[in-house]
Amino acid sequence: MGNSASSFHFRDYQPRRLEVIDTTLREGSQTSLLHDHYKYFFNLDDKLEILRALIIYGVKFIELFAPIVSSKEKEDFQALKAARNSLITQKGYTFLLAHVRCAPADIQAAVDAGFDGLNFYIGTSRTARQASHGLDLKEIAERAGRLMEEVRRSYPHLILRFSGEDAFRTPLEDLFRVYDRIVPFVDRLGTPDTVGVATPPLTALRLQALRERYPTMEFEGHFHNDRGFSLVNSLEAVRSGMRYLNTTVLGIGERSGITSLTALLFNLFIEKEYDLLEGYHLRGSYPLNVMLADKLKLLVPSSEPVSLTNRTHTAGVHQKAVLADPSAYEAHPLDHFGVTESEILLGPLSGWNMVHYYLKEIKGFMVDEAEAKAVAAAFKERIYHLEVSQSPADLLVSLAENDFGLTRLSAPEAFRNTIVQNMGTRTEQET
Ligand code: HCA
Ligand code: CU
Repeated sequence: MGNSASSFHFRDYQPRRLEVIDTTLREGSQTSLLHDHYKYFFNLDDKLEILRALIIYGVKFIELFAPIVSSKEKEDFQALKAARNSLITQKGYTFLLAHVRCAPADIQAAVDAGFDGLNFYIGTSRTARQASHGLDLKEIAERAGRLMEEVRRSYPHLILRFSGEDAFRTPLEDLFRVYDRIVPFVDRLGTPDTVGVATPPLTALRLQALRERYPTMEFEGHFHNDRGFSLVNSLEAVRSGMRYLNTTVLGIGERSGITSLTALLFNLFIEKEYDLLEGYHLRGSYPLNVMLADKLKLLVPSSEPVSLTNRTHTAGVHQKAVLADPSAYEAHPLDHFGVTESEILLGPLSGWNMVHYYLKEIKGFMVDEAEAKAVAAAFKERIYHLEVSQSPADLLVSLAENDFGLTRLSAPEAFRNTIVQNMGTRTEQET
C-alpha cells in the first residue's frame, strides 16, 4: 500500500505494560449525552482537540469510526491523521485504529484511508447473532477466519484485532470455536462486555481461561458500565494480565458508557502500580476531563474520581481534621492528577463553557450561561492585548467583576467558617 510506507510499524513498537486504546471518538461519540443538548456529534474541531489531547496525555492507540460509516468520517480521518502526524516528533507515534465489520468493503476503505490497524467485531452471543447477522458459530468461524487470513496476508504491517461482540454472554466454548480459527492471524483478541453483565470474579475467570487456551495472545477489554462495574472490571482485567484496555474520557459511550480513562489510571496510581503508568501524563487528567465535559456542556461529574468535587469539604465536623491534615478526608493526591487551578488552561480558544466552568466552579461567581457567553466573547477580544504581567485568569476575573458586575457566591455567615477547601497549588483562601 502506498500510504503505509510513511507509517511507523507496530512490529517496531515495544508495547508498554498497559496500553489504553481510547475510543472516545468512536464508542464515546455514541453517547446520548451529546443528544441531550441538541448536539448530535463531535465536529471536526472537537475531534481534533480530543485527538491531540489524548496523544499529549500519552495514549498510543486511538480507535475511530471506519471511513465506510460516512463520507464525513472519511474526510475527517485525513485531518485527524495529519494532526497525529504533526505530533510524531514531539510525542512519538500514535496508532489509529478503525472499528470495522468483518466485511471486505469496510476493510478496503480503512486500508485506503491509511489506518494503522483494524479492530474487527462480529456478534457471537446467541442474541447478538440472531439480532444482527443470523450466522451460526460455524459460519462465523469460517467466514471471519478466511477474511482474517486474507487480510493478514495482504497487509502484514497492519495491527489486527478481532472481537466477538457480546463476548461475556457468549459461552466460552462458543468463543473458543471462533477464536481458535482467528488466533493465528491477529495481534489481539477483544472480549467486549457489550451490555455490561460482567463482574470482577467473572472477568478474572474468563481471562484465565482465555490465557490458558491462547498463552501467547494479547487481550483487550471493553467493559460497559450498566451495573456500575466497568472500572472494577477493568482493574480486575489489568490484574489478570490484560495489557490492552478500552477507555473513553469521562467514560462516555453507549448507555451508561465504558471505563473512564482518567479513573483507570488514577486507581492504578492509588494501588501503586507505577510500572503500568509509564508514559502517561497524569497531571493532564483533570484538564482532559474538563475539556470533554466542556464539549458535553456538563461539569466534570462528581462520580469521576478525578474531579473538582472530590476535593471539597463542607462538613463542619471534618473541618478541624482537614485543616490539621488534608489526608484525613482526602486520601488521594488529586493535585498529582491536575486538580489544581493552574492546570486549567485558559486562552483564546477557550469556549464559553470553559469560561462558565472556571468562573462558576473555581472562582465561585454566580454566572448563568448567557452571561458566560458574553464574558467569553469579551475575553476572546481582550486576550490578544494582555499585558505581560496579567494572566488569562486575572483577565477573566477582572472582566467578570468589573465589566460585567458579576458577584461571587458567598456562603451564609453561619456556614462561612465550616467550608474548607483544598485545591492543589492554591496558596491563599479565596474570600
Ligand atoms: C459497538 C459494540 C461494541 C464493540 C466493541 C469491540 C461493544 O458499538 O459496535 O469492538 O470490541 O460494546 O461490543 O462497542
Ligand atoms: Cu461498546
